Amino acid sequence: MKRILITGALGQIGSELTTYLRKIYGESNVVASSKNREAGSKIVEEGPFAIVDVLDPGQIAEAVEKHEIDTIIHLAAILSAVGEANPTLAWKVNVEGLFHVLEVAREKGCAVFTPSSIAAFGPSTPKDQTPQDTLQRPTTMYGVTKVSGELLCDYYFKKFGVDTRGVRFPGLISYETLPGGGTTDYAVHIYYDAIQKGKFTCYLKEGTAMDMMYMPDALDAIVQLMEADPSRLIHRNAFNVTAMSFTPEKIYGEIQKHIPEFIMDYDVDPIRQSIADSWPNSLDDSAAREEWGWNPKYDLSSMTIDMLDKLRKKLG
Ligand code: NAD
Ligand code: AKB
Repeated sequence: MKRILITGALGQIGSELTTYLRKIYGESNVVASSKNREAGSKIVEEGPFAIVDVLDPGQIAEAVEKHEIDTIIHLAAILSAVGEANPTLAWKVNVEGLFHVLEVAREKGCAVFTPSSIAAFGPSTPKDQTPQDTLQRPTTMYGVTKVSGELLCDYYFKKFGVDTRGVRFPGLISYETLPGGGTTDYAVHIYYDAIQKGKFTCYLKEGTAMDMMYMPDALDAIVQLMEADPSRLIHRNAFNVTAMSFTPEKIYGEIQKHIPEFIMDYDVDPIRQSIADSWPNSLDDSAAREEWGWNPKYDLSSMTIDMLDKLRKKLG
């Protein structure tokens, strides 16, 4: 049985992944960690928890040793919009933090899973059906850190044999924990506002297409790739994965099918618009499908039905 440490476990992905992995691998085998202990958090209370600031390699090593960890799922990061506001912090957390994790993994013999992002592409990348292997010249600090991370993970596998694996996630949509300051966040907030206010103001303009995925598919992707037969993996790190691609008006239209009185208008944020404009419209994820059987379950229509149902129950 794997013994897993999750960094950044109280964020959008970690807060759901921790519970999901504890069901698969056993509660005591999945150690959640974060740089602070958030009182009242379900994750902190329901199983093992460690304080790990990824900028402190000693804290990572101590948690790995104490809990006899063999797999690190590294989620601690700064996302795109926050990263553009604070590029120094983004570089430190995303690149230095990952470097510390990889060094501990090399010393202690751990496998590492860490997500890259559609942000690893830039304006010179082919925009439609973006290939697995293509030009990567991102223009955001977040994107620069994601390409650096992909390369670092490849290096640690080739040079030191560390079992590194990862996917390029698109925007993730979920109802458990709000996203942490990215460009795709509007696609989560729109559901909350549709239910709570009946009105949503979108910070991206009409026609801005980006790839997206519902959280249950993202959790499956992580486990599937972690469990994949290594002999089948040609692209160990940074597999393109996607489930759908849509524009603000398309998701709005889908929600309106269930809430006809819902209204959306636009107030474009130039920073997040320029980030979104630099990212692909849609990804080609055939390498993930061929090498480890990637096959998402949710499309825009089934995700919208489930999101509205779950959020109505959550928000009362
Ligand atoms: P998030 O912002 O919700 O969570 C990240 C967590 O890391 C936060 O809880 C934050 O407090 C923590 N953190 C920040 N600095 C830290 C430090 N020094 N030490 C320890 N923890 C620290 O992010 P997320 O959405 O859960 O993303 C997880 C990973 O997936 C990131 O690498 C992100 O780039 C990637 N990703 C996410 C998405 C998405 O849409 N959510 C899409 C593509 C890729
Ligand atoms: C962001 O918008 O920053 C993230 C991502 C796609 O990496 N959701």
